Amino acid sequence: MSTKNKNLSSVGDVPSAADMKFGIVVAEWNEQVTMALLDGAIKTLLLNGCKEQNIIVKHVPGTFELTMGAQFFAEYTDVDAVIVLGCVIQGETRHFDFICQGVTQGVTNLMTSWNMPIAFGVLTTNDMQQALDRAGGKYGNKGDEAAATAIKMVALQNEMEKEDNSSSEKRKMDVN
Ligand code: DLZ
Repeated sequence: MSTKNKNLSSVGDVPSAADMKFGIVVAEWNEQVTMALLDGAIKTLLLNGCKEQNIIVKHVPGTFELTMGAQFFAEYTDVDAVIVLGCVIQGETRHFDFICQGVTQGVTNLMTSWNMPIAFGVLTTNDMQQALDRAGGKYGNKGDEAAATAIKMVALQNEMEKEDNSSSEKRKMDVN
């Protein structure tokens, strides 16, 4: 899987975010990159109709803390979805692997246990140039992609909640 054949800012058709509320958690590590991701995410939310007052931004020290930041949003706010933004750059030690594994697993567990979409706007690159290329550079902006994903997932959840047939006789019979 590579972003080289895909511009991260080409997000296709995105539903209206006019009635949606989002939390964004941004890592302070590699700030030059993560602030560019934040600019992209906010721009995409606004472009698709989200109201400025319905975007709440919080900062955490590093990508490893993104899961906890998202958990705070789930626990203490009424947002429809969270967008986590971070940038992990490969160093000489195995720290990279542990941070990437921790945040990926953490966010996946969190969204399924809270039934709340969390968009994964985390760059995991070999060097700073690869990160800049994906934070508003030649491959677009991962923040745009994450914001569009968050909107699409909230729209899907709203749609499926409206159609909710989970308590129908058929489902009960299938499950049992
Ligand atoms: C410690 C660390 C290192 C080495 N590299 C990064 C990085 O490339 N990107 C990032 O977001 N955070 C890094 N961190 C910090 C960890 O995410 C975390 O904040 C600390 O280990 C403290 O829990």
